[in-house]
Amino acid sequence: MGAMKSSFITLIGRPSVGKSTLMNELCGHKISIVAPSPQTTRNRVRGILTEERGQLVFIDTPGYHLSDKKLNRQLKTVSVSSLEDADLILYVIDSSRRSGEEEENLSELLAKYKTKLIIAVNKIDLSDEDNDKLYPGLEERFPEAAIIPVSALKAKGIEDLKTSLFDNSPEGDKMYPDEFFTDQDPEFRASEIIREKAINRVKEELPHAIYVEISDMEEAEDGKVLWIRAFLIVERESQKGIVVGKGGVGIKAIRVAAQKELNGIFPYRVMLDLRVKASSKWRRNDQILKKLIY
Ligand SMILES: Nc1nc2c(ncn2[C@@H]2O[C@H](COP(=O)(O)OP(=O)(O)OP(=O)(O)O)[C@@H](O)[C@H]2O)c(=O)[nH]1
Ligand SMILES: [Mg+2]
Repeated sequence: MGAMKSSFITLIGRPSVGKSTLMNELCGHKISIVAPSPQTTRNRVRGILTEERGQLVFIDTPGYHLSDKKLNRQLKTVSVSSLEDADLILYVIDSSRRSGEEEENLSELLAKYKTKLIIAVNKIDLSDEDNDKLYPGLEERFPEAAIIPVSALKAKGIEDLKTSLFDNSPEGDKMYPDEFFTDQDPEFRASEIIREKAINRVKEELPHAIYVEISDMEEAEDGKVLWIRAFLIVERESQKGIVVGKGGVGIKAIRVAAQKELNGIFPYRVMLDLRVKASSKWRRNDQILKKLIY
């Protein structure tokens, strides 16, 4: 056995390429939330993989998206500012979608970090087209980088990717105890799981218009029960109905799905009290954005 490896690895890529799915698969736990709509991840989310070879600390980031909207600009800042300090950068590409301006722009940015880049070409389960055609010049542009085809969804190529990540990591001691697989606080985790269930339910109508506010988390019945009271916040009064659904079926489905997942995470029986509220134009409100995106 060689010396222990230890590194911080930032995942970066366009929206919806599968960064969060890949981080979860690498860590063997559901850590970061996933949805088919872009802008799912809004913060840096840490996932930790510990094994005999050492410890990899992943930082999942929001999708790299070129847009002038305030929320998008802030999300991009979160992603780009996670590059400098990383030991390695895991650049995730979607093999089922053609390259374009956004990818070009990101590739140019990443050229600066080419010595610490590893490229995962994801969703190989979907594409029958030759990746050379979709991403011409990838190898020429990044001759020093390992390029590894994977499917995060079908767990293909993950071991090869792990090996490459460990091989390229510096030697060092573990930064977290062995049993840690994330460092998110309970409130953030709860709010993310609720948001995931909500956006997956209303992904066509309001994929980006929702945020979650936890108003209270409280133990009851001698520590057996955890009450979580939360608000799903939309941008307009008229959007509340979309979330609530006919006779409340929508909000109930979100509550039941979130409660089930939260029960598997917290060492309590979780009781979730979920309500819907409107807060106009929150995506343009600096104070709210500051609280949500950091
Ligand atoms: N077929 C296929 N789908 C995948 C794969 N990896 C991820 N997906 C799907 O792609 C969608 C987006 O996945 P996410 O993991 O949320 O993508 P992301 O890059 O984190 O997205 P943002 O956080 O919004 O930037 C989801 O519907 C995933 O199920 C894969 O290997 N194959
Ligand atoms: Mg994500």
